[in-house]
Amino acid sequence: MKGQVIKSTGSWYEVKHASGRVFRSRLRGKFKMDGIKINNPLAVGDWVEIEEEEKGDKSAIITKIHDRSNYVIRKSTRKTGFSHILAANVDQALLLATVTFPKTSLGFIDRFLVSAESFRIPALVVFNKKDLLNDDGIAFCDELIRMYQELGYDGSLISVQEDEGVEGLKKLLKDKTTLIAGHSGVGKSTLLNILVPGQVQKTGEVSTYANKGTHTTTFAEMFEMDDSSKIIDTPGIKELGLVDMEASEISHYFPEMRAYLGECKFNNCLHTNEPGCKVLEAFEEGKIEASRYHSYLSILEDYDNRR
Ligand SMILES: Nc1nc2c(ncn2[C@@H]2O[C@H](COP(=O)(O)OP(=O)(O)OP(=O)(O)O)[C@@H](O)[C@H]2O)c(=O)[nH]1
Ligand SMILES: [Mg+2]
Ligand SMILES: [Zn+2]
Repeated sequence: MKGQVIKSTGSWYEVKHASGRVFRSRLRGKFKMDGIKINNPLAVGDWVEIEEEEKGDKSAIITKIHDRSNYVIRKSTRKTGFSHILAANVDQALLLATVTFPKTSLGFIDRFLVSAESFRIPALVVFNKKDLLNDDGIAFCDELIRMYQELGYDGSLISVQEDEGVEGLKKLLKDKTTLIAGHSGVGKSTLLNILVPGQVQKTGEVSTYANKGTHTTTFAEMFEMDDSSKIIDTPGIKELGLVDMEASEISHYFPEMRAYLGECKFNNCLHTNEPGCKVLEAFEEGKIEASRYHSYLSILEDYDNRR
């Protein structure tokens, strides 16, 4: 029987069969992935084959993992050098951000977008908590949304609390599997409670102290907005990972830099201070936004430090 993993707790997986039945399942045998060290062979979103253990007790053995169209990983917090698959077979990744309570930095947003690019998954940036913003704050968000839209990332400014913009967001999620990520406290669970019929997600108060939310979500889980629209909630994760790459490839994940790649004087140009660099030239001419270029430099620097 074929089913999809809708929840993973590490050793147990909830697998949903087309009939709607959910099986508590475990893996038989060892499963490995080529090329990367992985903590978990199976993740939410994976399609698997299962065998019922005993008729009627809703437990099953997973005998096969079907090929993935894509997957999202992050670095393991437990074992260095290892990665953790966050989700598989996703159509798009949505970053829920807030400019206040808590503040999502542009660097964080850009890292998320670079990760999504590296996994070849379309990304959206949605700003929540509009109700907390004054006119300047709203104008600031609108400016960011415009900037990201020009780069190919759709987005909007919403208030889940005031039910503003949520209908429009639903249209972006329709008929897709969307991974939702964002800092703790931005309102992911609050949003899910509105999008998913019958859901009651625990939501946490954002403590005003340091504007840091407390973690109330622990495992990635898939929810159904309707039969064909699925949402994957991720634990209060900090960052997505990146696929393995060379430093010179980072610029490939900045859509606004792509046009200039291959035009620089040196073909191993990292676009930092090399003579004849077309990316730097474009930045100086204002064709590349300063915040984006600085995010690029910061990602490059981290990358260098890790080597
Ligand atoms: N003012 C305002 N508060 C909101 C809005 N949406 C959510 N909140 C509040 O923000 C706090 C955090 O929301 P959660 O939904 O728990 O945040 P989360 O992203 O799920 O956080 P983690 O589970 O820790 O990752 C809660 O107190 C919500 O009531 C909004 O649009 N406006
Ligand atoms: Mg939550
Ligand atoms: Zn260059």
